[in-house]
Amino acid sequence: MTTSESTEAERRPRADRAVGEWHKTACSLCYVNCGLEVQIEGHRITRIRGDKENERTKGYVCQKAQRMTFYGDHADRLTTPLRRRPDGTHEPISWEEALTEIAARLHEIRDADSAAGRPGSFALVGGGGQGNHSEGPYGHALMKWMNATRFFNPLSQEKTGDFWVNAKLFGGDTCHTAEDVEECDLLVVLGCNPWLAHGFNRARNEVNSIKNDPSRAMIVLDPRRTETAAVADVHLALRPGTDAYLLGAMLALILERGGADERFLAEHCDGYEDVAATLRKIPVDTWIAHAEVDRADVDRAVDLILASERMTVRAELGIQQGRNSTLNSYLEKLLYLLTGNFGRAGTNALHSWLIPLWGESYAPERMRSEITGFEYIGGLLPVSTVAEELDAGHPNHVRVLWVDSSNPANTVADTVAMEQAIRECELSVVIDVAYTETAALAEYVLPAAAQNEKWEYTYFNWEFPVNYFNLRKPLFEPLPGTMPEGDIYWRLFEKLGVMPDEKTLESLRDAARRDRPGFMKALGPVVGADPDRAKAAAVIMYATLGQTLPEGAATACVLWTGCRMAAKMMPVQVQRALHTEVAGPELGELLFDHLLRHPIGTAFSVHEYNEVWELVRHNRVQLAVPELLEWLSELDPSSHTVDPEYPLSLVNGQRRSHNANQVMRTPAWRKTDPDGALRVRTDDLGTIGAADGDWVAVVSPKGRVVARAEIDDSLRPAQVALPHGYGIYYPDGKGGRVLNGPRINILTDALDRDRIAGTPHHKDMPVRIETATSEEAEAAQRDSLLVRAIIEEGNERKRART
Ligand SMILES: Nc1nc2c(c(=O)[nH]1)N[C@H]1C(S)=C(S)[C@@H](COP(=O)(O)OP(=O)(O)OC[C@H]3O[C@@H](n4cnc5c(=O)[nH]c(N)nc54)[C@H](O)[C@@H]3O)O[C@H]1N2
Ligand SMILES: Nc1nc2c(c(=O)[nH]1)N[C@H]1C(S)=C(S)[C@@H](COP(=O)(O)OP(=O)(O)OC[C@H]3O[C@@H](n4cnc5c(=O)[nH]c(N)nc54)[C@H](O)[C@@H]3O)O[C@H]1N2
Ligand code: SF4
Ligand SMILES: [Mo]
Repeated sequence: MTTSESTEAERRPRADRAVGEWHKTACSLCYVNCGLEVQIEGHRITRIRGDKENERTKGYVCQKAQRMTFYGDHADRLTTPLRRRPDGTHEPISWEEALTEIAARLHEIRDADSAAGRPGSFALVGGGGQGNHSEGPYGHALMKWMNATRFFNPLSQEKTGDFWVNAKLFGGDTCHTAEDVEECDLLVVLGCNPWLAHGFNRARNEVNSIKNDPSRAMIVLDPRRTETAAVADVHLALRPGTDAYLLGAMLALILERGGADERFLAEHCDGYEDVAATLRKIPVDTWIAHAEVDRADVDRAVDLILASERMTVRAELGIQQGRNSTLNSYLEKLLYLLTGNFGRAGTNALHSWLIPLWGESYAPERMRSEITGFEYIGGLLPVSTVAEELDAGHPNHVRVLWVDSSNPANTVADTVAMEQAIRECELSVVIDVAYTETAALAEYVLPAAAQNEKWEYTYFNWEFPVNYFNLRKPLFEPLPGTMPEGDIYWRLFEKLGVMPDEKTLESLRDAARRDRPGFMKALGPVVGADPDRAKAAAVIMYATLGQTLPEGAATACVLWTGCRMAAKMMPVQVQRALHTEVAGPELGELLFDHLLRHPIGTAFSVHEYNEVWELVRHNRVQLAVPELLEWLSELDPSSHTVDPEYPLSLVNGQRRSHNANQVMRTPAWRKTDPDGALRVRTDDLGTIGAADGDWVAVVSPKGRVVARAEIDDSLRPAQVALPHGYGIYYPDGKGGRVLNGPRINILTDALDRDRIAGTPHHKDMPVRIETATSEEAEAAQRDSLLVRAIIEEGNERKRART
């Protein structure tokens, strides 16, 4: 490992190094949550390495985690509640004032909702980014107390189309699929770049191992010759937005060449004939031509698929945030289902859950938003519709915007509309660790303890046949002035008058100290007596059972219910994971104790492959989805035209070496790409007479952003790319703020989105480029110099310590 932190430690005398104790934790910069070991000094992480003892990630660590210390240690950390002044700036206030005022306002609005007989006019945005999921149930408790259902999070601009398809095929929004890359002989990569974005365990090692093993192969569908595509056996560099055509054609060819797994289909699936009938009508050559790839390459890809015994398909944003998003997800799944690559080693499968990351809203008639008409999927409405839900033009519009661990002002489509909605709603509250672009606009801002200052976990437990959980212990004390979310919501519910009195709470704690089943019995009447308390059950558990857990692991109380449920729903698999024969409710208790004792990378379920069918909620896979077969039949290459005003396709939010959603605020953490450059081909840049390093403007029908041009000839002709994770206004050290990189969602049209899931088409946005005006270039250059100064200062601080 080559971080500058570790270089510093390497240079110290060995005796001193021996003093450093390694603490186990997990990375929170992407949803793989790799096991890490870190050394700390004061409130800083000084050394980081992959945890070799971690059964799941086996010591793997990527370039991003190496500078993870900057996550909690930067100039934008919040350490006091803030209230917006009339002029829009913020003033510090006490927790007491903040929570009292917020509680009063919530009561007022809730009463007004009831008096008007309208649905709760409260919206929750968030519920955990890449790392902090433990606070989810408490935010939900508040939403329920506000009699509201409108919940939005990042998943509802990427994965809800996938969930919708899963529900149709397998029987539930939480029937989520896993891929077994490690064991596959063929990896099919659809619209993702594991080399940079990861997304599965030890991604770079796996990509290298496939490259170096002649018995394994890889097919990549990506317009760009990505780092992953460059080592693939077949790279289909399709025209952006044509995945449905190309996948449809490939499926048709697979059937034509006898590649359907008739035995698997007969044994496990219904509806194959309907699917086959639609696929057989596909004009294969026309659709391949529309995707602008060679028929010979497609044939080679199909050869590989037919020859494979263990194919796994890995898909992400290129298809999910691309045109025909939900249809793409369907075709992706048909690729492995029709060929019988499901539920075996090296193929795709469903996985278990300890607690599902999203809800279940699959029903014959899904609930819909009365404002936009979109369905709830996984308990979520499309986050691209938040501003529409807030629009005061509708009588039942949202009045309270509650944001917890998300930065929608930067990450939701149409920044201008989103910012206006935050500014103008009746009440806006942000809970975050940092003064984000969303916080900067909110009426109240509440400072949370960072993920490494509290017990934490994620529900990114997406593996089969062995599934793991990571409960993370704090590395540090909370920064003074901050609190873990559980404490914030506990105090808020006190102010709301919902919490039982201290005597009752203490008697519940006593019960919990004696035994947890007894606690459950005692809790029943306390929450059963009052519907408001029932809504706040998670917070009451935090304040009671939580306070009795070892080492301050209060927030783990939520897992207790998950463990009991897991033991009930999949006893055999939990027994296998724990190597025990204990059964019944005691198994749940055992699992909970086991997680508390073995926090990082603990297996909680072990399936046999054929038990995958216990996770499929329909008895058999229901292959025919009429809405999607109809959509497929309606596809028409001639309708896919290019607007001459906006001739380029923008990847609006590319994953690169040094971006990590909105988790890292200080530019100091970036080792590469300080400005968040616009990547563009030499010939495309040449059309505007600009050169590498120039400031250029990217223009969409919605807006205009300025970025530094950087030549990248791995892009497809007429394709350009801006990075995800920038657009952050960071303190410049002189009392002002500097804009680090493009605010890409200024360009996004929130209405250009998937018809079912509402996912914006971020990966194929029509734009043009122009030379920047001299004022634009000057402002950008000023910011760029300030950003570089911050990076240099960070590097100097490190050098000074060595
Ligand atoms: N370094 C880094 N890693 C991350 C993150 C990060 O911020 N930084 N974020 C994490 C998160 S939240 C997520 S969701 C994942 C996302 O991970 P990925 O989906 O892998 O990342 P992206 O770069 O957004 O997009 C993937 C690819 O889609 C391609 N693409 C563009 N248009 C099309 C198209 O029309 N069809 C096809 N087939 N492909 C197309 C792009 O060229 C790009 O290579 O990454 C995670 N990992
Ligand atoms: N144009 C475009 N837009 C995109 C994408 C794209 O590719 N293109 N990608 C989309 C995708 S896939 C995703 S996942 C989203 C991500 O969008 P967001 O969810 O908005 O981004 P995150 O980085 O996950 O946000 C995490 C927030 O949580 C805060 N935080 C960190 N730790 C804690 C904590 O312990 N407690 C609290 N309360 N807060 C904490 C961080 O400071 C940050 O503000 O962006 C989406 N938006
Ligand atoms: S792959 Fe993801 S979780 Fe693993 S070290 Fe890199 S950023 Fe962290
Ligand atoms: Mo994401």
